[in-house]
Amino acid sequence: MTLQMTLPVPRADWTRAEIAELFDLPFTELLFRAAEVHRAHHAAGEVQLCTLLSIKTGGCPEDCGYCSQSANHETGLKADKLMAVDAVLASAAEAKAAGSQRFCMGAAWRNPKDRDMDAIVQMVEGVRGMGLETCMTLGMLAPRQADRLAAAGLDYYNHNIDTSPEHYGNVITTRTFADRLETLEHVREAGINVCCGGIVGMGETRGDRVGFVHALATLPRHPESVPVNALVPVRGTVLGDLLVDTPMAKIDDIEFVRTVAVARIAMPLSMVRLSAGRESMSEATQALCFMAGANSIFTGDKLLTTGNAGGGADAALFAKLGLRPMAGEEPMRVKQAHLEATE
Ligand code: SAM
Ligand code: DTB
Ligand code: SF4
Repeated sequence: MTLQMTLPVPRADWTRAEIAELFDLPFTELLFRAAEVHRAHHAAGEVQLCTLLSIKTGGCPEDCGYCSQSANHETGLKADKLMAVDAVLASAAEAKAAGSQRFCMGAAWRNPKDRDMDAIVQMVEGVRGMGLETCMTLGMLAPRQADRLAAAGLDYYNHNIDTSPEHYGNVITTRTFADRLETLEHVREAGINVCCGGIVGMGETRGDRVGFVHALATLPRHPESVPVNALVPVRGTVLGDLLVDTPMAKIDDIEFVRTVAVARIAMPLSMVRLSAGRESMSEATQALCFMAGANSIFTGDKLLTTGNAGGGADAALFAKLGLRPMAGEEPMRVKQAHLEATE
């Protein structure tokens, strides 16, 4: 019997009621079920390490209410031009030496301009040539741009839906939820793996968190990577100011873990990434997230523009929890099962 024949096809027909029922489970029951799903499909003691680099920082025309890089926000961030290819490759070499498996490059663009694509392609080829997996997040993509990235060998494209379709317009007004889905389609059609998730703690309701996971789990194919970020409050952004000045409450730790657990159950084969927000998260909460099925993190002392826990803190946490960095690429069975799901 081949591996492919034994694999379950991930469900894409979840109802909102089913996702809501998962969220409503007693916490320990939810955690137990998520851990069972995790163990059935992944090496539960292994966590993938990814490193982020902002290759083009600040001055973004979009108005995402959480983002330090929006030109609509006075955050004190200095806007920069696109980095030189050599400097990006030097940074990728450092990430590899520090044990990272994937190098994720982010640009504060609404969409890449065609004149930027040559440099972008050189970055993908150079980082891949070092034996690192590549991921890019550059905003909206036209089909021909997605095809160019695919031809360059880009492994993943990150493009988040961020929140529920209903809450989206409260967070971002310069593009729509439908725009996001359109780019995700172009990425899929080009044959690039999809990295798509969002942010918890943006003043959304439990119903919005249900809608967020439901939207991801009912995509025609589940994203291969699902980043779950906790809002990092940045002074000068709409949402950062609301959080710091307290009309908006910080996401409750247990509710955050619930979101990770429901994502794990609804998308069993995907890598679920415990993403932004770890710097202010206790070790115990992070441990619960790993128990709930998170199996990927951003390591290093910086995300794109904000701080991160740092390699030393992560090594100490892994030692304490008995976790290991994932060796090499994520299991082939993940990709095979995704392929099978579309047959
Ligand atoms: N401009 C591109 C885009 O929006 O698709 C790529 C860069 S953008 C910074 C990538 C993702 O980072 C966003 O979609 C959002 O989910 C996450 N993010 C940005 N700022 C954040 C913050 N303050 N806290 C948590 N997540 C954040
Ligand atoms: C994602 O979902 N989280 C990462 C990555 N995709 C590109 C970005 C987090 C950014 C956090 C805020 C900052 O550092 O600017
Ligand atoms: Fe621009 Fe991306 Fe930040 Fe939105 S999240 S303002 S698109 S960099």
